[in-house]
Amino acid sequence: MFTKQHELVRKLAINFAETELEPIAAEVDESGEFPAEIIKKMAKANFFGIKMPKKYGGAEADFRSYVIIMEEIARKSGVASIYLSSPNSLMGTPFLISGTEEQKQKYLVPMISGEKMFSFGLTEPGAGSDAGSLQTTAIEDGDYYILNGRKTFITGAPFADYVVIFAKTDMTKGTRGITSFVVDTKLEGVSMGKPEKKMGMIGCATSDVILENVRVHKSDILGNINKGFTTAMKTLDIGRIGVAAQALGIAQAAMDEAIKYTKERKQFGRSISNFQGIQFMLAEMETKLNAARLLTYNAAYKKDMGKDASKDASMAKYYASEIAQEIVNDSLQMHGGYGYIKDYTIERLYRDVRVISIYEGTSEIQKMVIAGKLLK
Ligand code: COS
Repeated sequence: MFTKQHELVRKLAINFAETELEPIAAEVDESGEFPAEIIKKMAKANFFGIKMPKKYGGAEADFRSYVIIMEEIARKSGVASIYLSSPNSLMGTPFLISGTEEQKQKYLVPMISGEKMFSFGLTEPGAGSDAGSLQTTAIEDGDYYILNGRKTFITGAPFADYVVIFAKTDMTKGTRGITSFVVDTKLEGVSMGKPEKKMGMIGCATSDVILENVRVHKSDILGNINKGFTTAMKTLDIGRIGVAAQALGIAQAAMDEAIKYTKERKQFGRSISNFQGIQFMLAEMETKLNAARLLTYNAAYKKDMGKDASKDASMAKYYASEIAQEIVNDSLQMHGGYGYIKDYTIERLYRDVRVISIYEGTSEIQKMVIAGKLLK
């Protein structure tokens, strides 16, 4: 499944994560500020265009490379992996699959170079798992559409230059009446809610996006009218493989911490790693992590082979995010009271991992997708 090239990619990602991210991870969690210079370095390393075509500035690498890089970046900084995944999946994919050549040049190029930041505006206060029930409207008015509505939990919105907004262009048609638009956040009528105070993944602000009579030119319709929901679903298919890789990275970090701590920590006259109770926990954690890894790599491999990987992506995201929580929880348990204080990395991992079984589709939604594929 992997070539020497993939191993080289892993080495480069590990090197970047250890030198640039490990030293700042705790500080970013504490301050909520992600250094702009690290974003620039990530862009320079072409991390924002791993899978993107070379003609837009990307590296045109495969899904396996993307998964490997996500995994190694998340291992040192969960929040850094959000910056990395955004252009490669939720932000970039709608342009890649539905954009015109002109839109790709105009938007993908500055996205990949890190010059402009983008967000993905699907979720609304009343439309989370039931994404198709969104209420934001887009009404035709000459050469423009007038957008009204409110998007919520939008990753990166407070600093986004553009947001891809999914809006109803036909209220009578359900998911077949949704269109996607590129909305410049400088347009009149666009405002952002206050950044949410999140439990984890601190350092990448999330907020509402409020649209009040925003005039969007027809040249900024992304894809065909009333076909936006399919764009969103195809985008999420891809995003979910990246999220699974993020779970692998955080789970691996929890394993790293567990091994280091249990070897060092002495109780009853010896390292606690000598106790079979701890050894069996470690063995179970490692086995689950490797099962999740194979599911995720397999989903990426199927994508690379040009196969439909929708079910595989959901299986990988569902399983990896669930077992990552178990692994982080068990690692924290091994740390005892030390795991409950912020001086220890495992405390941050415990908060960071929690969102992974929620965003880009909850575990329950993944099960719906998996079962839906089985029973169709
Ligand atoms: N790829 C392409 N098209 C897809 C698709 C996919 N993976 N999944 C669904 N579609 C298409 C269907 O083929 C259908 O098209 P037609 O109307 O032309 O037949 C359309 O989309 C509607 O599909 P469906 O009837 O399955 O939609 P539902 O309203 O039942 O919703 C779920 C499906 C629940 C899977 C969807 O709403 C979902 O993914 N929800 C979670 C949203 C999410 O992940 N939010 C996180 C936001 S980003 S952090």
